[in-house]
Amino acid sequence: MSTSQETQPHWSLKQSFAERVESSTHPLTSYLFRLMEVKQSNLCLSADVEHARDLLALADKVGPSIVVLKTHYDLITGWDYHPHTGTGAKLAALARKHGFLIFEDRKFVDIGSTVQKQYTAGTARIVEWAHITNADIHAGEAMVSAMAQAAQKWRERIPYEVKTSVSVGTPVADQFADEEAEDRVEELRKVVTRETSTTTKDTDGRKSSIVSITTVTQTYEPADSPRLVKTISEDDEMVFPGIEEAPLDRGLLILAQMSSKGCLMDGKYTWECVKAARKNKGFVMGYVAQQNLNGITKEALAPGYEDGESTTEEEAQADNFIHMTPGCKLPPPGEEAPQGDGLGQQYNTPDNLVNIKGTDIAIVGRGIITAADPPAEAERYRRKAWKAYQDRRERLA
Ligand code: BMP
Repeated sequence: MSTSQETQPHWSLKQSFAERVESSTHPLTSYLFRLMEVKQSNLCLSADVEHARDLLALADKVGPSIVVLKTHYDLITGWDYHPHTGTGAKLAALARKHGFLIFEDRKFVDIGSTVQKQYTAGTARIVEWAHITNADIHAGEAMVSAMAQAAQKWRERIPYEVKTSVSVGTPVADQFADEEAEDRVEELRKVVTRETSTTTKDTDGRKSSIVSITTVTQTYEPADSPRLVKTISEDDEMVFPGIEEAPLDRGLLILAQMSSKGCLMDGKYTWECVKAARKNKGFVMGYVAQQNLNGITKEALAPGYEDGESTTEEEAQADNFIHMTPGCKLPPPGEEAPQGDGLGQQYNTPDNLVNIKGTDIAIVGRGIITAADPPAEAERYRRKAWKAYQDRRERLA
């Protein structure tokens, strides 16, 4: 696919990540660019391991080399959904300790109302632990604004933490701020009631029917640090020293192109992704794509496509989206190109993706995970991807 950038590279391809901080339109993108400079890393680990304990161990070991950790929570056995002590909360603690962002590769695609709930509610409550998620926008641009709305609504609630206290008395329903809080309190009430029942049985030795006299009250108190979950254990309080903690803003990557063979996402679809990104800059950080799309035109992506509306040259010039690219692997020793996985995955080297195709962050999964020494291999990928970024700047200077 030819791009307008082949003749005239977009300014964002020439600038350093540090220089791109200023013109970022999303606080999390600015933060990520700064983090990349601090850690000299443009590497994302795709942590597709079997069990939650493997995920946490891997994140802890590879954390120093990466700036983003990508998850598929739904392929992990033993994922603990507890909002404060579960896998998401533990990952968030590791992200603070090592300085990386969490990207849940959920590829949302549905009507706006459904994606809002899938993103913020249900068992996984993705918005609570994942700084970044992504969307396949085949359902239309409206789902992007719906997700932005849901993230904003969630964000507005954060300055106040829910403190739960338990005392003796009779519970009164209107003490609860909302339905969701009530559900959580109901859960807690059951636990406390069970404990009361056990105690009563133990002391009088009879089978008894217990009338609960437990009251659970909730108050909202201002949170004094930018995080959701305060404490899991002492070890979880460690914070990466090179930069402040990540902002609480949430960001979206639009899935504009895929690495898989025979992918049906054509130029028209990718062009619609570019338009959706330009329309939703407050929430969209960038793309999951196989090439750089900043400044790209309709003619370059979908010549002759009559979409009825277009973006302006000015809007295209202002693009400063971040590009993350999966399908990345180094060739085995003695070979020039990496082989596919036999299941449709196609691989490119970090140099081809970051230097030649102009993407920013290389996403690597099995290339690291299946290595004999994953932390050492992650370091090798970090060095290669960073060199590819430096080579790009030198080439286009
Ligand atoms: P691996 O490096 O092991 O092939 O893993 C690639 C990861 O990136 C997988 O989690 C996959 O779901 C994801 N991915 C991809 O491979 N290609 C895409 O176009 C988009 C993806 O999210």
